[in-house]
Amino acid sequence: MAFDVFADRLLAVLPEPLRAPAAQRLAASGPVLHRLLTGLYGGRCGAAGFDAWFGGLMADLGRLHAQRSPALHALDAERAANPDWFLDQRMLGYCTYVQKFGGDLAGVARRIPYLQELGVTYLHLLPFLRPRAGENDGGFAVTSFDEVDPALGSNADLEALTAQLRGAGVSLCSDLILNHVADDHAWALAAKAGDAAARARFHVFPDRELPDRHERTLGQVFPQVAPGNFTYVDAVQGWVWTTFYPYQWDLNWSNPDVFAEMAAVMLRLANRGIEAFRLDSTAFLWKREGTNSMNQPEAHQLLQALRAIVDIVAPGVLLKAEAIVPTRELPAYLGSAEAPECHIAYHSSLMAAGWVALAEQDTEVLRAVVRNTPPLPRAATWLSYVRCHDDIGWNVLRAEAGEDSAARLSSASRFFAGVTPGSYARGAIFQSTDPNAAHGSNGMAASLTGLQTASTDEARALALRRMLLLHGVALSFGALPVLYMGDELAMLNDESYLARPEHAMDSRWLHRPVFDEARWAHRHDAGTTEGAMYEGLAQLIRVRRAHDALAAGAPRTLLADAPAGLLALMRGERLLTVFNFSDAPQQLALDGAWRDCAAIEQRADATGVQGVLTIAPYAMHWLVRA
Ligand code: OTU
Repeated sequence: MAFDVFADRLLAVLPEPLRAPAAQRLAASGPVLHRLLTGLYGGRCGAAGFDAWFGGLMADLGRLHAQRSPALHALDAERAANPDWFLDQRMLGYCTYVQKFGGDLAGVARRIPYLQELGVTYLHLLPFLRPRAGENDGGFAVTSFDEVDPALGSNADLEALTAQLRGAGVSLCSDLILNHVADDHAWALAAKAGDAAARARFHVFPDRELPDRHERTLGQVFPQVAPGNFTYVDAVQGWVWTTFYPYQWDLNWSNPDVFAEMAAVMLRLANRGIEAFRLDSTAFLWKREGTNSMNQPEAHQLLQALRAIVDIVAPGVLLKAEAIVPTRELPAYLGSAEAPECHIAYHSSLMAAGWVALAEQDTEVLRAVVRNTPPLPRAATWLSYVRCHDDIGWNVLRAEAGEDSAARLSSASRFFAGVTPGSYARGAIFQSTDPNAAHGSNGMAASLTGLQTASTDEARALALRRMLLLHGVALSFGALPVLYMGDELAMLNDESYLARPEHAMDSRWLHRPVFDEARWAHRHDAGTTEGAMYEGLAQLIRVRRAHDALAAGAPRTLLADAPAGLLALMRGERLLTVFNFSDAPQQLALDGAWRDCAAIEQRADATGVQGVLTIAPYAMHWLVRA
C-alpha cells in the first residue's frame, strides 16, 4: 500500500493548524518508519495483517501528537529548525536520583537555582516512575510507565517540574527502560494469570532447551547476584528471559504490540514535558541464538523506528542510547545521515579508559579509545562522564587494552578497590566471581582518586587534581558532559548500603549517597576540599562555555608524540588540551605556533620555557592560540 494512505491516518486526527507541519515531517520520516517496521513486523502481525497494524499505529501517533501542549509544540518547532541545538558547548548535564537530591520531585524543583548556578542545562533524573514493590534495582524495574512513584510525587508534580525546568533552560531527561518491565507490571501479572497475548510480550520457554542453547553465547551482567539469563517462574510454568535481576522480565520486541505500546509510553511521557529519554540497556533489545544477543541489527532498526516517530510527532525530544558496549559498536547507535538513530550515546569506553590511565599512569588505552572514536554524524553527540550510578565496566575496553586485556583490566579493578599495594583508591570490585577477572568497579570519584585515604594536605591536593583531570577530559572532549551528583562537591563513598540487606550484595550503592547539605554550604569556600573542587569545576565549566572549539562537533586531533603519561588533544586548529595522568612532571615540546599563547586553564603550575611545556603531576593545561 502506498505510504500516503497511512500518512492520512495520522493527519486525519490532527486539528487543522497542526496538519501542514506534520505533513512535512511525515514526508521526511514517514517512509523511513514504514520501511523499518515492514522489515521488523511485516510477517508478524497475525490475521489482521501488517497494514491494519501500521494504520492503527499511525492514528495513535496522530492522537498523541495532538495531545502535546502549545508550549511543547513551540519547543518542537524551535528545535526542528535548529537540530544542532544540543551540540553547543554551553550544554551541561547533571544526573541524580530524585530522592537522594531533593527527597521528592518538588524538592528537586527547589534545587533549580543550584543547577543554574552550576550552568546545568540538562537534568537526568534516575528512574522516578512507579517501581516494583520491594527490591527494584534503584527503580529500573518499572511497574507502571504512566505513574510517578507515589513516594516521589504525582504526575502533576512531574508536569510542574518539567515546566519549571523548561522555564529555567533545563531539559528534563527520564529513563525509558525498553528492555524489561518489573514482574509486577500489568503485562507480567496478566501473563502469570494465563493470558496468552500477555505471555507473548515476553520470552518464555517451557523447558531448558532454548535457554541452554542461548546461554552458550550470552554474557552476564550480574554474575554474582543474578547468575544466568533465565528465571523459572512457576505461575507461567516456564523460563522467562531475565538479562538483569530475576524480577526484570525482558520484553519480546519481535512482537509488534510491544513496539506500539512502548512507543506510546514514550510519547505520553514526552507529553508530560520530558525532553530527553535515556534508553536503558538498548543493546539488549533483540535476541539471536549463537550471539551474545547484544547490538543486533534489529535492535538498531527498532531504535531508528523510535527515532523516526520522534522526528514526526515530537521533534523537540532527544533520544539517548545507554549501550555499554565496546567503542567499535558505539557509533551505530548514533546512526547515519540516511538513518538517524539516537541523538546522544554514552561513551563508556572513554569514561573507563580515563580511569585506566590513572591506574596505569599511562594514556595508551585512553589514546586508543580516542583513535577509535570516529567523527560525529550530523546533529548527534557522545555523552562524556566521569562517574554514574552504575559500575565502571571494564570489559568495554577489551579491544583497546590489547592482548593481555583481562590481566590489565583486572589490575585496574584491584587498584581502585585499594587492593594493590600503594593504591590511593578506596572502591569496591563489582560482581566479580574471581578477583583476577575484570568486571566492574564501584566508588565515588573522590574515593577512587584518593580523597578518602588522604591524610595530608598534599595528598588531598593530588586527589583533587585527579578528580579535576577526569572532569577536564569529559568537559573538553567534544560531547555532552554529565556530572554525577555529589562529584561536584567531592562527596565520598556511602557505606550505609551494607546495613540494608536488599542492597548489601550490590556494591553500586556504595556510590549512591544522599546530597550533602554541609558540603554544599561550603561550596564557595576554597579553603575546604569541597569548595576547592566546586570552584575548580566551576572554572572549567566557565572556560568551556567561552570556547566554541569545545563544542561537540568541533574536530579533535590527538598529538601522537606526547609522552606516555600525557594525553594531548587539539580541538579545532587553535585550542590544545594537555592532561598529565602520572605522578611525575611531564614535558611536552610545543611547535612554534603554540609558543607564547594564552593559557585558558592552568592547573598546578604548568610552565612554558623555550617551547617546552612542563606539566605538574595530575595537572592539565589548556591553551588557545591566535
Ligand atoms: C542499566 O545498566 C542501568 O543503568 C542499571 O542501573 C540497571 O541495573 C540495568 O540497566 C537494568 O535496568 O547493561 O547497557 O552496572 O552497566 O546493568 C545497560 C551494570 C546495562 C550496568 C548495566 C546496565
